Amino acid sequence: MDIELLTEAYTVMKKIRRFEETLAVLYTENLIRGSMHLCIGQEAVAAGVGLAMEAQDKMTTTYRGHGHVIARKTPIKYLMAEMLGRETGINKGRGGSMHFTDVSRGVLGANAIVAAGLPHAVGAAYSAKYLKEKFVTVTIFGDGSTNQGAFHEALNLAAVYKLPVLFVCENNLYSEMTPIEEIVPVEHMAERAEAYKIPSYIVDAYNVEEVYEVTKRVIEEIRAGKGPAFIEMKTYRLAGHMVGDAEIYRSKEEVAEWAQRDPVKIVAERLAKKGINVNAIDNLIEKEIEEAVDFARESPWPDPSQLFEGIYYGE
Ligand SMILES: Cc1ncc(C[n+]2csc(CCOP(=O)(O)OP(=O)(O)O)c2C)c(N)n1
Ligand SMILES: [Mg+2]
Repeated sequence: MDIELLTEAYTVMKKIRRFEETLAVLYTENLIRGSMHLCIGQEAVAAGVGLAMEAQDKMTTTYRGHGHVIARKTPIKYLMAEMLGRETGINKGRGGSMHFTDVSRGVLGANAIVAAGLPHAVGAAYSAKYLKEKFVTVTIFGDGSTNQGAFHEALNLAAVYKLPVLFVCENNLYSEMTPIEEIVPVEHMAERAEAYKIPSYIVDAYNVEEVYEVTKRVIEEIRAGKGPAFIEMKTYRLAGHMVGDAEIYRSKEEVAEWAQRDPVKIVAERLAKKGINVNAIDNLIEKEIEEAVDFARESPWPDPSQLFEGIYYGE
């Protein structure tokens, strides 16, 4: 990454960090309802993958997907309004934290159901192949998702049909509150892709440059027609699984050790050493967040008469 791109990666990571730290505060004020899963600590995946994708590419993500959507450049004021359940939200306040969807920017949907985004991505990739379009679909999911049937069905179909889809596994060492090593028989989730003859890569995802470089190369290969690929991002969430998580399943020392490698902090220091005015970037982000909060707070609630708008059913 040249310095310009690294600065961009930092800006994305920091925006995600501050967006979510702000959510945590708003949550305590009862302005956000329901469960909320933060990606604090995992921002380098969002930033690196987001920068490696092209405008026409598509994505599916999970309930831990705020960062992925921010990296796709959805203006945060619409995401903030969505968090607060307002009509001006990206999904008119109907989706909330776990369902950010922005089709205009290729975000086909976040999903509360573990591994549900993988088959959706495979469907999108099938359409690209069928219609001879050049977009690549990226699906991001957690380590725990690799135990779901939908994961295996999606990988199998993608491999057999040679579909232009990139599987990105965020291995943050835990499936909810369970250490992943207790519930899978493999050391690396990438081994599971090998079983389907899908080329797989393991990345230190606390290094945003490595995330970007590997993802960029792999997406180019997929776009050139090589079929699906799988990247395991070794990462760690510094926040709890969800708001209110007592975190009794891991030690404070373990969290502190990962926090020392916090990519947001480390990249900021590197940029500052190279003469980049990091404070100026941070101030702009603060301003954008403040404006987003004001926009969301001042936005109207959805009209109850439109409760069923956008809901479809079959006869
Ligand atoms: C099909 C299904 N089963 C169970 C759950 C409850 N659940 C929510 S998050 C989660 C853990 C998923 O872990 P992982 O895929 O590693 O993602 P992470 O939360 O670590 O990002 C579970 C079991 C769910 N949402 N969907
Ligand atoms: Mg996990």
